[in-house]
Amino acid sequence: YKAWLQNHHVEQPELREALARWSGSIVASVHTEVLDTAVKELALGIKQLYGEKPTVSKVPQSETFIYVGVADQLDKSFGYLDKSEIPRVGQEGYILKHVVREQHSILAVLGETDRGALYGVFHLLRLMNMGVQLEHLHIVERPRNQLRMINQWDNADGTIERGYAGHSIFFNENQIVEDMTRIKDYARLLASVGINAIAINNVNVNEVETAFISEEQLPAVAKLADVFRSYGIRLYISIHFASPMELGGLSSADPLLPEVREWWKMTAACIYDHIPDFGGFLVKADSEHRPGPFAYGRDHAEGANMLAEALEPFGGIVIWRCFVYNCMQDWRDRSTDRARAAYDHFKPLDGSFHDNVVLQVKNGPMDFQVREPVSPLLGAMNQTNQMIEFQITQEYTGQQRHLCYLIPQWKEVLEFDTHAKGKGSYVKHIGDGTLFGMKISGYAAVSNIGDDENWTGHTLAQANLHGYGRLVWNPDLTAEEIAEEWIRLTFGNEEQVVRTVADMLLASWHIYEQYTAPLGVGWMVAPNHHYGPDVDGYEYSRWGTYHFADREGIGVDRTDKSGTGYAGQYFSPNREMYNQLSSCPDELLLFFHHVPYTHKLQSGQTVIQHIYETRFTGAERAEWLIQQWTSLEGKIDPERYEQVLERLQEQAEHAKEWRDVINTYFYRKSGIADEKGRTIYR
Ligand code: GCW
Repeated sequence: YKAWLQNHHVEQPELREALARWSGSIVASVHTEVLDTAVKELALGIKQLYGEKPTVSKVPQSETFIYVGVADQLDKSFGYLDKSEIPRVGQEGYILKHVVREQHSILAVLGETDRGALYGVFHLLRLMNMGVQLEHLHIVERPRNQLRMINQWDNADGTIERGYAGHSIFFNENQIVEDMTRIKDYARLLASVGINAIAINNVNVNEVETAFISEEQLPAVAKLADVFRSYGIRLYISIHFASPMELGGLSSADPLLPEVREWWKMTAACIYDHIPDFGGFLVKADSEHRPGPFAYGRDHAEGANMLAEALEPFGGIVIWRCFVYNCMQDWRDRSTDRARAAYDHFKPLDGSFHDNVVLQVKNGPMDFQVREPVSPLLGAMNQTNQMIEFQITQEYTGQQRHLCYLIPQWKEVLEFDTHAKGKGSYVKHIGDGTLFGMKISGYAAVSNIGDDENWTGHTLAQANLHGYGRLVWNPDLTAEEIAEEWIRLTFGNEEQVVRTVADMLLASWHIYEQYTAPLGVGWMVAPNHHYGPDVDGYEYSRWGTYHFADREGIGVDRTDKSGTGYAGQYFSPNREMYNQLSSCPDELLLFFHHVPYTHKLQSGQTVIQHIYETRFTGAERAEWLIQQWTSLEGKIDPERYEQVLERLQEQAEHAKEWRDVINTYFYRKSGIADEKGRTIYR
C-alpha cells in the first residue's frame, strides 16, 4: 500500500553516514494533533530508511537532532533560532534549515502552523529518499495554491463512478467503513503531496449519500473527518440539491423559499456540531439529470448563494460545478454546441455569487478528452471565485489499462495564456487567485484510487495522483522533475530505472493521443463505459459530442463566421488564433474547424495522411513502451514488473485495434489511400 511512501532502505554507506548524524533523535517541544502526525511520519520514515527508530523527546538529548516545530511557538527548549530569522511562510509553508550553534548541529523543520511542519517533514523525507545532501540545507517553501483538493466519485454501495482500481475504500454496502486503516494510508499519501481538501462522495448523489448530512449519519462521517484532520485535510461532502425534500420532507427545494433556506441553515449548524472544521459542499446541479435551481426558475447564483448563506457563519464554502449543458440534445440541431455551455450559463452571472462560493470549472469545455482547448470560462469572470477541475482517473485516457501520464497535459493548461487581463494572464494565475485577487481559488481533481492493492490498478498510474498534488503545490515544477521524483520514491534511485521510466511516462500522453481520436476532435469511444474505439459511438446521440465526418472531411465548425461561435468566447488574440484556419494549432484543428481530408496542416501533412501517420506511429510507440519496460527486468521487483508488463501488453494490442478501426473508418469515408501503402483494412 505504500506507493511513493516506500522509504526504501538506504544501503550505500556514504549516504547512511551522512544522514546518521541527524536521524537518531527527533525533538518536538510543541504538541498538536497534526504536529504529532508529523513527528510520527518522520520517525517511521527514518526507521524504514535506516533501520533504526529515532528517539523522540521534548528537549534535546544529543548534539545533533531534527527539530520539528511551529515557528510561532518556538520556546526555550529550542533557543537556536531567533524568531526574527524565520521568514513568514504562511498557513501552510515551512522552512527546512540546517542550523549550527556552538556544538549543536540541528536540522530544523519549522512551519508557521503545524500543517506547514507536516509538509516540511514530507519534504525532508523526500530529500532523504533521493539521497540529497542535508548539510547547509536551507529551503523555504509555501504552496502557490489555496485549495488543493481531491474529489472522490465514490458511491455508498462501494462502487466508484469512473473508478478503475477496485472498490471504494470509504464505503461498502451502503455504510461508511469502520476500519479506517486504508483511509489513513490514503490520507498519508495525499498529505505527503500537499493535498488539503477532500470531497468524500460522488457528485452524482444518490439516496444513501443524500443522508450523509443527516443527524443519523454525521457521527460516521465525522470519523472520516477525524482521520483526514490529523493529516491537515479538510472534509467536504457532495450534496443533493433537493435534500430539503429528500431528507427534510419539504415539498420544494426552491432556493428562494424561506423554509428551504431555513432547512439548510439548520442542517449546516448540525454538520458543524459534528465536524467543527467541515469544509463545505460540492454541488453538481442541473447537470446530467441532477436536480438544481432551474426546476424553480432560479439561476445558479440563487442556488449557490442559498447554500453559501447557510455555511457562512461557520466558515464553510460552496464549490459549485460549472459542468452544466444540455445532455438531451438532438444531433440534427447544429446550432447548439455543448462546448459553449459552461460559459453561456455562468458568464452572465459574474458578480452575483457570494464570496464563499467558488465555481469549479473543468479544464476543457467538453469533458476530460485527451486533447481539448482550455475552457474559455477560465478567466472570463473577474468578480467570481474560480477553481480548476482535472480528472486524474483516466476515464477517457485509457482507464488505467493504458499508460497515460497526465502531468504534461495539465502543465499545458496551466501555462495557457487566457489574455483575460492582457498578455501573461496564465491559467495558473487564475488557479492561484492572483489574476483578479480572488478570495478562494485552487484546484480539484477526480481521484483514481480504489481498494486494489496498488491503489490505482496500473502501478504507473500512481504517478498521476502524486503528480497532481506536486503540480498544484507548485505549478512551476516541470513534468520531468515531478516524474523523476515519483520514480525515485517509488522504485528507488537506480539511474537506468529512473531514466527509462521517466521516458515512458513523459511520452505516454502523446502516444495515447496518437492512436486515439485525431486533431482534438475527441470522443470516438464506446458509449457509456468509454473504453476502446467506436468512431460513431456518440455521433447520433444526445450528448452533444459530434465529429461530423463525411466523405469530404471532418471536424466541428466552432468559428464565429460560419460555426457555433464558440471561438468567440476567448479573449483576443486567442479568439482570432482559433477562428483562423491558418493559425489554429494543428492539435486542435478539428475542434474548431470542419476541413476536407486533403486540407494541409501546418506540419505540411494532409489531414488524412496525418490520421494514418499518427495511428501507425502511435501503435508502434505502444510497442516501444514494452521494450523500454522489459529492459528493466531484474531491476524492479517481480510483482510490480509483471503487473505493469501485462498492462503494457494489453495497451499495445488495444492500440492496434484503435489504429485499425480509425484508419479503416477514414479510408472508407474518404477513399484516399495511405501514401506509404501500409496496411489499412478495407
Ligand atoms: O465525465 C462525465 C462522466 C460522468 C461524470 C460527469 C461529471 C460524475 O462520464 O460519469 O459524473 O462527467 O463530471 O459530473
